[in-house]
Amino acid sequence: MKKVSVQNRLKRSKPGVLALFDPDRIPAPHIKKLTEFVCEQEVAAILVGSSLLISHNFDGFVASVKKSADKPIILFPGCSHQICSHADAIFFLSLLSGRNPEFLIGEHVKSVFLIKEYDLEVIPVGYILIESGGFTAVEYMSNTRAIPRLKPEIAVAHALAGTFLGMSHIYLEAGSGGSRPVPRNTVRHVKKAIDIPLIVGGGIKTARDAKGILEAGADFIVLGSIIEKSPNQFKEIMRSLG
Ligand code: 1GP
Repeated sequence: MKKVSVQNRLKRSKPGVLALFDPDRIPAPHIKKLTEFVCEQEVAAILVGSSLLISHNFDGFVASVKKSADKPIILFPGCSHQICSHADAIFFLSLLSGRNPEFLIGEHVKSVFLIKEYDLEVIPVGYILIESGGFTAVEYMSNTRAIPRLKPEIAVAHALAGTFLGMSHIYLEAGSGGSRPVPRNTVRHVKKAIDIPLIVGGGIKTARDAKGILEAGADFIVLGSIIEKSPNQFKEIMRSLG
């Protein structure tokens, strides 16, 4: 039987939730239980990655997640070192909101041979940082600035540029643990302008945030920190989305 691509599986689970696992924040003995838990909550896929990876066992981490998951595992790499063979696909992220060539094309060039060798499905994602009210790790590590929070038209211009460049998804990012999620108004404007799936993440901690962002037009929301900090709250968010 022909394997269904991760992109097609994602299409079928729209609108949905992507769980983000940061290998530095999940101790090895918890991986199995946490993976089974998020899969039971019917997430669309599990993303794995970090802006700055401290753990030396990225491969082992992804392999353990894969072993316990019945959902696709997608790499969400902070740089070209976060690539391994145990995932199903990779978000090939171009940091469109920045003007740092390393994150627009440099890290990509370094990673292509490994991606081919591991036969990972490549999902080209236009990655756009939106100011969240604080200075985030992703801004610092990428040496780029986020788009001003109250300028949705600038976000729209970047998202459209991403679609013109042939990206298959646009990701609006407020930064992991961001104090405020991407404004709904920005989500609404961007969604209206593009005809590819829209992912929104960073700082989503309540059912109200999650529902509001999905209602504004996001096809997927990303939940990371809340899963580690409060599995019950995560469960409550998933329940509220029905
Ligand atoms: C970060 O969008 C993700 O890249 C998730 O952010 O950890 O704040 O949920 P949180």
